[in-house]
Amino acid sequence: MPKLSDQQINFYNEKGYISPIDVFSTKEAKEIRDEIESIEKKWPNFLEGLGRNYVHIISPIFNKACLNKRMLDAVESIIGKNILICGTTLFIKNANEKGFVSFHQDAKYIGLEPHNWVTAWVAITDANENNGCMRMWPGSHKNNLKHHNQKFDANNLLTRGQTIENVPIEETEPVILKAGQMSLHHPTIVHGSGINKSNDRRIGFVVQSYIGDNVNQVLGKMFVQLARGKDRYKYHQYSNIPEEFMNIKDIECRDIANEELSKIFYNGSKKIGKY
Ligand SMILES: O=C(O)CCC(=O)C(=O)O
Repeated sequence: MPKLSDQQINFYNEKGYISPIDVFSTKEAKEIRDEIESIEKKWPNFLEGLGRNYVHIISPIFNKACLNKRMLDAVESIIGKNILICGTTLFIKNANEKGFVSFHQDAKYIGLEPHNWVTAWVAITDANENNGCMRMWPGSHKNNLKHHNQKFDANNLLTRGQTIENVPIEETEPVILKAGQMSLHHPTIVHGSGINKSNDRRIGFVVQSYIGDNVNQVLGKMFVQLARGKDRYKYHQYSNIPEEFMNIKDIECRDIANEELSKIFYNGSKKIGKY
C-alpha cells in the first residue's frame, strides 16, 4: 500500500486509529511467528517479562520487519518523513491464559514529547474479538491524559496494570486484523483488550513507537534506530543493528536498553511489576 489516503488520514485524525493496513503476507507473518517460537524453544523465558521488549535489537528478522516499506509509508503519512524506531514489544496472549490489557493511554507513562509519534500494532496471528484483539475508544485521543489507577493485576500485560475506569465498552471499536495486517494508533487514544478465548495464541508485534526526529524522551533514555529520512535533533542514543541472530553484543545492548526502559515505565512508582 502507498501512503495513507486522505480518507484514511481523516479517519485517523477523527478516531485516533486506522486499520487494517496490509503490510506482510501471511507467509511473512508466519516467518515472524516461527522466529518467536524458535527463540522460545531454545531460550525459554528469554522473551518474557522485560525480555518482550526490543526484540528487533537481537533478531535481524524483527529488525527488517520494522523497516517494512508499507509500514513506513503509512507511518510517514502521520508523523512525517523523518522516522525513528524507538522500541518494540511483543504482546502475546497464550490460549488458556487470562492475559488482558486494561484501558489506558500510551502517552501517560512513556515520556515521549511532543506527541509526534504513532504505535504500529502488527498482527502475527489473526486478531479478533474471540482471541482478544485491541479495542479503541474512538475520538478519546482528542481529550487530555486521564487518571489511571495502578492495579498491578497478575494477568494484566501492562507494566503497572494502569487502568482508566468506566470506559463505555459499547462505544469502543474492535481492531480486527488478519495475520500480516497492522493498525496504527495515536499516543492518547484510550484502548485495551480482553482475554484470548481461542485455542491458539494471539501475537502482536508492536513498534512502540515510531517517533518523529523532533520527539524527545523526557523521563529517561530510549535506544533508537533511524528508519527513514534524517535525525536532525539527535536526542537519543542509537542501539546496535543485529547482523546475526542472538549475537552476544546485541543481547548486551538489548539488556541495557531494557534496564533504561524499566526506569521510564516505573518512574515515580513505589512498586515494580513483572514487565
Ligand atoms: O496487544 C494488546 O492487546 C494491547 C497493546 C497495546 O496496548 C499497545 O500496543 O499500545
